Parts: sequence; C-alpha cells; structure tokens
Amino acid sequence: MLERPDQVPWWRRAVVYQIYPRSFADANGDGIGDLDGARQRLDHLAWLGVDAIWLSPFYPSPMHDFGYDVADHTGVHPLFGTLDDLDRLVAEAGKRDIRVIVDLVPNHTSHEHPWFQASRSSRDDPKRDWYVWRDGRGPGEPPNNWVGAFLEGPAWTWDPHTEQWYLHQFLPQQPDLNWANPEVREAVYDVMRFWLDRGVAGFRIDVVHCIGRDPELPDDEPPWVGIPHCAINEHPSTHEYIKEMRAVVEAYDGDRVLIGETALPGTRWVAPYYGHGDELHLAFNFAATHAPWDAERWRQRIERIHEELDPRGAWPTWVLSNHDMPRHRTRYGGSEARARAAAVALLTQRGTPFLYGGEELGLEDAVVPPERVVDPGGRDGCRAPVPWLRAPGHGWGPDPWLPFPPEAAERSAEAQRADPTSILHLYRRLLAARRRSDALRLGHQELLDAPAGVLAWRRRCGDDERVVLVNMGDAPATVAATGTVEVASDGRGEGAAFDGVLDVDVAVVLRP
Ligand code: TEU
Ligand code: CA
Repeated sequence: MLERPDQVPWWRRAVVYQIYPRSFADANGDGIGDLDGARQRLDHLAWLGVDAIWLSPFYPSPMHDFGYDVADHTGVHPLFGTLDDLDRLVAEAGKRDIRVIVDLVPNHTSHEHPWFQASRSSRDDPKRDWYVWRDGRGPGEPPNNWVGAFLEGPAWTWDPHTEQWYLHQFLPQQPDLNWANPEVREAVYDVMRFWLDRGVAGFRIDVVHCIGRDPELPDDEPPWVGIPHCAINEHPSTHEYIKEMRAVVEAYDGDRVLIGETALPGTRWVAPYYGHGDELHLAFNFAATHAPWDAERWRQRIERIHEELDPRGAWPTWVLSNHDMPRHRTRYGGSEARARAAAVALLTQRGTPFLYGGEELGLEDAVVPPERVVDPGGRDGCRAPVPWLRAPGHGWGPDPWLPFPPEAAERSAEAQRADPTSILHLYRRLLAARRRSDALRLGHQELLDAPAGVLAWRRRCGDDERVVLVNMGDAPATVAATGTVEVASDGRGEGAAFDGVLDVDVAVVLRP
C-alpha cells in the first residue's frame, strides 16, 4: 500500500511547528507575543526546516482561556495585531514554503460571542437552540453529573435570566455550541471558508471529539464519574459532522488539511476519527505524552499505534509537547541529554511530528510563582516566553506576561545558533535528515530486538533504510547494529562508523 513518495500528500511528509502566539515572539514590546513577532521569526523556522506552522487562537477573546474562548471567529485580537498582519504572515510564510494552519474552535465559543449573547437573551431567541440549554433535575441541581474542565465543578451553569442551565465542557465562560442544529454547523463551515479563502492550509480542530453529544445527555458512568466529561465525550454524530467539515475543505484546491485534537484516553479511541479516508486527515494522539521515558512503554505505544492505525491506512501523529502540558524536557526530568535523545525519538517515528514553539531550544517549563499564575488550568509553565536574544529581555518588552524559562540567555535562539553543538542545531540536522530520506519521512517501521532499556527500530522505503537506536535505560548499552552515524544526540562524529556503544540517554540514526 505504499504510495509513490512524490504522490504522498504534503501533510504526511511535513514537520508542523506550533506557535502559541502569546508566547512566541513580541514585535511591539508590550510583553505579549503577536503576529508580527511570529512573522519576524519566519527565517528562524525556515532555517530550522519546518514545513508548516499551526497558530493557536489569535481571535478576539476575553482571554478566560487565553483565546480558546473565541468571541469572533473571523477577526484578530488587537493584542496580536490585525487581519492584515495575519495576511502578511501567511504571505511571508508562503515565500519560505511554510504553510499556515489555523486553530478552529468549534465546540464552544466565548460567553461574550454575539451568538451566545443572543442565545441567553430569551428562551424565544432564534439562537436559543445554538447552545445547549436544559432544565435542572431540581432546584440548584444541574441536568446531569458531567464535570467541566479546569474548575472541577459541574459542566453546567445556571442562567438566572432565562432560568435554565447551559452546558460548558470547559469553563463557564466557554458555552458549548449545539452541533445538532444545522444552522450552527453552517455557521462554523462559513468560518472555515473565510480562512480557506485567505489561503490557510487547513485547521487544527480543538476538541473535535466533543462536538457530537448523546441528545439524552445521560450521566457519566463509573469509572468516568468525576473526571471532566470532555476527556471521554463520544457520540456517532461527531463522525457525520467531521465528514461535513471534510467536504468543506475538499471543495478547495491545494490539499487543505484537517488535524483533529482528539484528546481521548488512547489510540483505540482516536483511530475512528480518521474514518475511511473521509474524516480527519490527521488525529492528534497524545499516547506518547502519557508514556514515561521507558523503552518498554514506548515500544508498547508504537505497537499499539500500528495495530490501531495501519489497518485503516491512517497516518499517525507524534507530539511530545504543547501548550496544555509540561514541556517534555521537564516531564522527563530536565536533563539536556535526554531532551536531545527525545528529539531523535520524536523526529524519526513513522508519522507527522508536531513541534511546540521553543522545543527546538530545549526549553524547560518556567517556574511560575503563585502570584503570577494566570491560567485556570495551571498550564503557565509551558507557556513562558521563548527567549530569542541572549541579552536581558531576550527580545521581549520589559515586562513579559510570564517569567522566562530557566537559563534563558544560554538557551536563547541567538546563543544556540552560534553553537553548532547546541540542541537547536541537532533539531535542524534531524529535520534535514528527514528531508533527504524517504525512509525516515514515509517508510515502514519495524521494531527491532535490542538490549533492555534500548528502543530500536528500522525505517524502510524502497532501497532507502535507516535504523534508530535510543538508550532510555539507566546503564550504557552495547548494541549489535552497524552502519554510518547520520545523526547522533551526543557529541560523537556524524559520518563515522557506529561503534556499537550507546551511553545513557543517547540516540543515533544509522545509515546502512
Ligand atoms: O484542549 C483540550 C483538552 O482536552 C485539554 O483539556 C487538555 O487535556 C488539558 O488542557 C490538559 O491540562 C484544548 C486546548 O488545547 C486547550 O488549550 C483549551 O483550553 C481547551 O481545548 C478548551 O478549548
Ligand atoms: Ca506584543
């Protein structure tokens, strides 16, 4: 079933880089990242070698969830710039062969969105049914036992004006849209067309598994009672809605892509969202982010991904970090050696990898003192500003919205760019190695026998072949593999014959 490499759609060959606009780069010095800041760093991204960027929300928003509470889906928040700035970013990225993917948040809006303002104005409003309104079970008792995200309270808020409850799988300021209403769907598809007409390459779709719901809204059952309902919501109607979204993008040329944030408990849950080539092109699979730095656990994850996705012809995704969880360097204990080995492990898997802004600098989470915590979900650490320059301020205004991550001067893009041994250069060499090898970008993957603690696999596409070895154990290992070292996470000479020795937290890519 292997297609000819030159016929494979771009999103299977791509490395996608997530820009969280607020944290990425600040052009006007107000301490908050913006679209012009992102545009000014495109040369960094082109030098690194990424194929696409995904912009987290930059839309008008009261920022209760830092932009995932959208008040206007077709505008730009003044903090981030203007629509013209967005157009310039898309155009400048295009000149560098970098595609731009935007974030679509279809499950909910801000409570300040005009749609919700209308919906809550009266029970008779034409938009009443655009959101999910229900009577309670009794005085003060919400309609069911669902729990919202972030605040640990019910997924329902009482509206005293119209005396009903509205559903919000996330914050009370993020009322859920009612996707069963065809007018809602058409409105969201119009939003998609607005961005597609502006030349974006597709969408990362926020919590897409949440949009279809059982119309009876039954209680969650054990063992899921008390955990946020959004973590497990599933309903067949979601697949119909995704097929409609797919039809929207397929009316456009240029292989526009749908990447769903299917933040569900595991690969088995994620796989169905690929449909039969008629739903998502790519579905986020956070399985690897839940695995510790352990060869056996990684091996199981990889096997599971093959079992669940291969029979569908579905192409995996790989993510180690994003704006919702501690950066993987922090999760794995903080050592740079391990962050380097993790970069090799991520960028040589079979599937489309997603990098999170600043990951290529080996950033750790910032230590955010309690008085500076601003996110209701406590995700501030990974959202610290990316340090660009070595000098104090690191390219940001005098008062950035969050503190910098540790060792910001040494880990700044400027300092690392000047040091060919830096982790930044390692990421660049890995991206270059992918680009010149069909095996690494598109090939089959076969797990290999290896000593305890070592994860080993072969990638193959036609005659092109690579072997990857990662020592995740706690002792140096000797591995019976031969070949030329193409990329190494430690300081060893690339281009030399592999000597069979792998220190702890070291990974190599070998060419036969
Ligand atoms: O995240 C969805 C999601 O499931 C998160 O709740 C995630 O599991 C959690 O943040 C882990 O701490 C998406 C966005 O990525 C997130 O930033 C938004 O807050 C959320 O949707 C609501 O839009
Ligand atoms: Ca700014």
